[in-house]
Amino acid sequence: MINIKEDEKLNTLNHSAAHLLAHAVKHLYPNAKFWVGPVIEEGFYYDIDLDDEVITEEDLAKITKEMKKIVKSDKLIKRIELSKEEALEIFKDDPYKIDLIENMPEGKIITAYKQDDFIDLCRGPHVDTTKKLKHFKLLKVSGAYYKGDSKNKVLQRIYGICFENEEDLEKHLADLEDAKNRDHRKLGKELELFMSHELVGPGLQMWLPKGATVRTELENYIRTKETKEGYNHVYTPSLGSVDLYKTSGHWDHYKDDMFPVMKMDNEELVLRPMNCPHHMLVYKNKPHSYRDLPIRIGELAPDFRYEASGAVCGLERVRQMCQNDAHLFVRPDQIKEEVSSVVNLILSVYEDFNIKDYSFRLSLRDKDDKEKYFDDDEMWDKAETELRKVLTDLNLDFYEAKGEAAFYGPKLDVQIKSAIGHDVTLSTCQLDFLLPERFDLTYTNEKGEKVRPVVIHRAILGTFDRFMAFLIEETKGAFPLWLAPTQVNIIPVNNEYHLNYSKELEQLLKDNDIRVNLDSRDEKLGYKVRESVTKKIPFTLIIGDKERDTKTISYRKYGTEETVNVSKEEFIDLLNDTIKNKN
Ligand code: TSB
Ligand code: ZN
Repeated sequence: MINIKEDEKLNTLNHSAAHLLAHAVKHLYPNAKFWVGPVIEEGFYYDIDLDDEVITEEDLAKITKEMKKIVKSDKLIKRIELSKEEALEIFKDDPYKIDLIENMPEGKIITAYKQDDFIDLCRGPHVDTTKKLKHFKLLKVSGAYYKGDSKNKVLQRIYGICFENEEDLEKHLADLEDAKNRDHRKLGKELELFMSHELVGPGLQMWLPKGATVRTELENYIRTKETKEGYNHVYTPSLGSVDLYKTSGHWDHYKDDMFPVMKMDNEELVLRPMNCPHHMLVYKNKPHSYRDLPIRIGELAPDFRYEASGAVCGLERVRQMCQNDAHLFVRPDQIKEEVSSVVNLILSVYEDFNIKDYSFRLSLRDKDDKEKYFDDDEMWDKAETELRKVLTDLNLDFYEAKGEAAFYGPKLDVQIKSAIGHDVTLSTCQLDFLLPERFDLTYTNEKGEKVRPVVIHRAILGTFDRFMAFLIEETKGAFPLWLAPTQVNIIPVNNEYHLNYSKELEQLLKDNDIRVNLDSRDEKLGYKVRESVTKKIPFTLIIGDKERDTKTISYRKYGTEETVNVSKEEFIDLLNDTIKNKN
């Protein structure tokens, strides 16, 4: 979706539309006071103080009408330069504007924009007449605390959007509707993939049978793929002692993201937020020689993080997650090859899922944040320089972000955009010189000396939770055949005449490891076919006289209207090929 804020023309247009909104509100609510009206990625908003009055969705129609009137009357939009004193005089009845003016540097020229009887402080630029603001739409209204502080008064925030022409506006509104329909929380409910319950708590999702089926496929897929790449998988506990996390450094740098300590007799345990400490100890379980490296320890491991209740979001951001995790223990001379193999694994997985819209982010530390990051400039410079060099050598197109590293090292993150516009990390590959030190890890080099390995942390699917959220939004819930909870739905035209043959087909498909459903309910054929489509089942079989008499199958593929008649063998081959190729 287009980023309004970053598009110069649209930015100006939306900024002017925010003034138009305030102008109309002032006409309808003369006592209204205005705070700020910025342009955002999605359009514009204005925060308005109406005392006790609350604006409803219905009022938006009234405001829209008034805005249209101002547009039609073609008011010139004029820029005015003011001294601080003049500005304070003009806005003397508006405490919010006075607040803004008083916070402006002394001696600076203040600009305001005037259209007819309405004037507002603004840096600009703006369009030159209200006539150019014809193609706008008010989207919604919500409450917003003054200055974002929950101790302050609630203002009314009205959101809107403005385009140059009607087609662009219509297209954008259609895109917004599409995004709403793709939202994994909506689809997850409709397709019965996962659920939550207030008795369980925020950020704690339960995977329903259909969602669990998809997840099992994902788990098998990635485990098999990793095994082929030389990974060895382990199982380690979700609990660990506080001392384990003091050793790793999580206690000093990650405690705020962890659930509090469980005290039992004289023991102190925590739920783990990451699996690295356990895996460090797995490595340490026996001595290693330079010839054994790299050692790749993988685990599909549950982790727990105290995400703020306002930040949790469906399966995208949860408090209990399952990572597709691995830690690679490598010699310094193997860093490049191993990071490269991780990047290739990511690319290969993305190809299997047809993921195309993503960007690589090199996540670096914030030097000044001594609380979040382990304090060792030399180590950080080395790790960041090394990772940047590997990415450059790999010809990877990436951007850099300060303050996004892990506390133990820099990361290569793969960023995607969710349906509702969240920028989230899916895959990650991280370079770490710290944990080998903290756990005193060693291997014996060619000269027989004990030296430190380097650790690469990586998660390809990220977590199954976030990956599932992404997959639902990418596919709009119409999973490819290999992942679909129900792959084939059999509908007999008439139970009396076609049920026996349908049952025969059901057994045949089951024998071929196909997830099949036989819909033998006493419902109308049309109703059952429509439901099969609503559930986004890849193949719907309609079995009547012809199919029974010729021992064939007629199928309808999801997303197509045509019915195809084939032999049973051809159909099984089609399914097997499609599954194998992950089409
Ligand atoms: C890769 N120690 C490393 C690991 O070895 C680690 O934990 N990295 S992480 O903190 O970046 O998390 C790995 C992945 O988990 C992220 O890339 C992201 O895809 C996913 N993730 C992180 N937090 C959440 C969350 N709250 N809900 C769902 N998924 C999450
Ligand atoms: Zn890790």
